This record gives sequence, structure tokens and C-alpha cells, in this order.
Amino acid sequence: MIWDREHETMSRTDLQQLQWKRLQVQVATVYEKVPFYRRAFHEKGLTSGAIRSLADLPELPFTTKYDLRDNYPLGLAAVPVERMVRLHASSGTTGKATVVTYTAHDIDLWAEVMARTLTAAGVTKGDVVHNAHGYGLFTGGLGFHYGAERIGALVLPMSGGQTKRQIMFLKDMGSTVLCCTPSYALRLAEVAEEMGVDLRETDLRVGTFGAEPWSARMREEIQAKIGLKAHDVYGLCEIVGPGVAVECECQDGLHIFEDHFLPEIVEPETGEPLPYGEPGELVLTTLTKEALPLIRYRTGDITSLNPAVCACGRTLARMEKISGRTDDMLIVRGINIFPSQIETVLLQVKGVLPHYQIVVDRRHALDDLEIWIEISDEVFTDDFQRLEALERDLQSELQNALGISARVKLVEPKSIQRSEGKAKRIIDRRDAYG
Ligand code: DLL
Repeated sequence: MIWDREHETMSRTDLQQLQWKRLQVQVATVYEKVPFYRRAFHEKGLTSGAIRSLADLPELPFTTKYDLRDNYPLGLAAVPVERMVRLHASSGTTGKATVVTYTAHDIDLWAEVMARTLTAAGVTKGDVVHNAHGYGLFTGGLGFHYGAERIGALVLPMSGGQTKRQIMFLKDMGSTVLCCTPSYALRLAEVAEEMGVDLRETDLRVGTFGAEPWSARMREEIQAKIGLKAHDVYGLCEIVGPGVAVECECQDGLHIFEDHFLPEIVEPETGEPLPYGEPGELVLTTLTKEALPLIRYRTGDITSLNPAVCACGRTLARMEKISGRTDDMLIVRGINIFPSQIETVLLQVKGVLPHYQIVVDRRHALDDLEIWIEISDEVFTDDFQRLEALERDLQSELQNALGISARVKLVEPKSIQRSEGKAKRIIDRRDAYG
């Protein structure tokens, strides 16, 4: 099934014409409305009309997470606050969030690409959609919600947590579609088993999972334990949220909605464009957004592109499953975490040293985050109660900063291995990129 046959099955020539038409408008808009872009264009000796075809795209400047941070919160917006109707956010590289806003047009566009996403996964009117993505600043909850409503499905806005209750609803409401992170899907399967519920015997038949990396092995496990077909959904809040790319029934790469999001793959170190098929960093340019149009946004995600027409009939290029990150961003229980956020917290606490290690593991199918933190000699010789209090304080400060709970383990001075090059802060024992 295809939601928007015209745009999802266009010939590449027609698609490129449409992309070029839209790109010119988007470039002219950012040049006129966003001082950051005007400066960035001028630094490269460009004005708004400087590119003459789609092939000139690599001449335009990149945009990064740092640019969003430096212009926090709304400095890159192309419309005044009066035209914005929604704000979402995800973790930034330091204590500050990455903030994104939407006009009514952007919300409509998002609902549309989410309708396409769900349709590609096999969801139709008449389906009962159990949406266990978090509702709130995270884009997962409302993104899937609007998409499912647009196709006329019945949506259960479950949000995350209260796992036993989720299982009762899955069973009793006759849910046919499950939307959540892949790790939460496994957690649901595990708790269901403990409750004596066999999810394979429910009406569930489709799963759309994303917001974090997951391996082919995890897909097999989810499909076998829950008894559904599991589709990968990719997106990031800076671009729109979920709804950038999705796996169709062929489960052979994720179709990118190229009429709205123009993809490129670049060499992460040099920024040089790479040809189809070569793995590198995914760079996205929005073509139709109003509030936060982004030019050549560096996603930090590693993948490759395949422009071949798919057996499903879609001509939209497919990206491989994400195979890694160019930076040290970690995704734990669907939440993005940067080691620099942890460092920012540690630097504010007396008696704690900026030597730490992050250990991520999977326990009972859920991501488990433990942070080992070195304390100073002076604190180390202190009494036990003070150490316990320090551990509690750190735990709550970290929870505030990261938006997720982490266990804190205080360790002796000089016990964390020092590195001679780049510090290896993360020990990740999950097989997410598999
Ligand atoms: O995670 C949007 C989303 C919600 C996607 C629900 C799918 C489902 P952010 O919080 O901004 O947005 O995080 C974006 O998460 O740059 C990737 O590193 C990672 N990511 C998202 N989807 C996938 C996926 C949402 N399917 C960041 N596979 C991105 C691997 C993913 N990584």
C-alpha cells in the first residue's frame, strides 16, 4: 500500500525537478529570514541565487548540532513566534536542549509523512494503533499519533511506562499495530511472558520501531516473540521527528521521503560527497519546512543510499539501517545522551573528578545505564554516610540533566583507566548496531 502514489513513485527525473524547484525556494527563504544562514552563505561567497542546479548542492554550507546550540533556543527559526504552533526538543551536546518549532503547515507536513510511514508498514484505516512512544517534548508520541489519525486508524496514546497496564491494553483492545522503541518492544514481550500472556496470540500484526539503533538479530527476536512484522522507522527532531524514512513490506532498506528531505552521504572527516552505495554520514536538507528549514544538516548517523526502484513500486531512494554514529552520542531507552552532558554535571559537584566511565548494558530487555565516577582523595577518606549522600545527589543531578535515571557508582581516585588519546568513556555491551 502506498499513501501518496504520485510522490512515492515518481520517476527520478521528475523527482529531481521537484526537489530543485523546492530547494530554490527553501534556500531563498533561509537567506532572507535567517541571519545565521545569510552569514554562512556570505562566508562561502554565495548569495541566495548562487546555486544553479541540484548538482551545486555541495557548495552550500553545512548546518550542525553546534549551530543549533549556538543559536539556542530559536535563533535559526525562519518565522516569528506568532506563526509557531508547536515546540519539541531533544538532548543537546551540553546541558541545553536542541529545540525545534513547527508552523501549522509543518505539523500538516509531518502528519502527512507519518501517514506515508505507517501506510508503508502496512497500517490502514481500521487498525488499532498502540502508541507506546513517549508523549511530550520527544517527537515519537505526537508524530505517530498524528500520522495514525490521518489515515483514520484508532490510536491509543499510551506513552511509555506502566508496562503491565500496556500489556492489558494490548490484549483487551485488540491492538493490531505497536509503535515504540525496539528495546521497549522486547521489554513488553518479556513482561507479557511473566504475566502469562502470549503476545503472539493477540491481534498484533505490525510493529513500527525506531528512535534508536537495532540489529537484524533484534528484529528476528521481536518478530518471533511478539508475532508481528517489524518495520524500522527513522527520523530526528531537527528535521521533523519520525517520518524521514521507513521500511516498506520488503524490509530491504528505509525509503527516504525525498520530495521533502533531500539526502546526501558525505565523508565524515572531510565533508566530501560520496557516491551511492558508499557508507558515510547522512546529511539532510529540508525542502518544504517553514519554521526551521535546515540546509545540509549533519545528522551524525552512518548509512549508505540505494536509488534502485524497490519491489514495492516506490522510487524513493532507500538508506541502509543506521550502522553507527560519527560522534559519541548514545541512545539509552530512546533518549539521546552525550558524554559531555555528564561532564557538565560532574564539573559542578565538589569532590568529584571529571574522570568517569559510562557503562550501558541490557538487563531484562531494558537498557541499563551505570556511571562510574571518580572521587577526590579527600572525599574518599570521608565517612560512609557522606559518600552515600554524594551518590544520591549525583544520581538526581544526572537524572535532571539527562532525563533518564542512571545508577551511580563512586570509585577510588585514579581507578578509571587514563587514555593517551581520545578518552574511551563508553562501554556499550548491547548489540544495537549488530
Ligand atoms: O528519535 C525521532 C524518532 C522517534 C524516530 C520515534 C523514530 C521513532 P531524536 O530524539 O531527535 O528523534 O533522535 C534522533 O536517533 O539522529 C539517530 O541517531 C537515532 N535514530 C532515530 N531513529 C533511528 C533508527 C527521534 N530507526 C536520533 N535507527 C537520530 C537508528 C535511529 N537510529
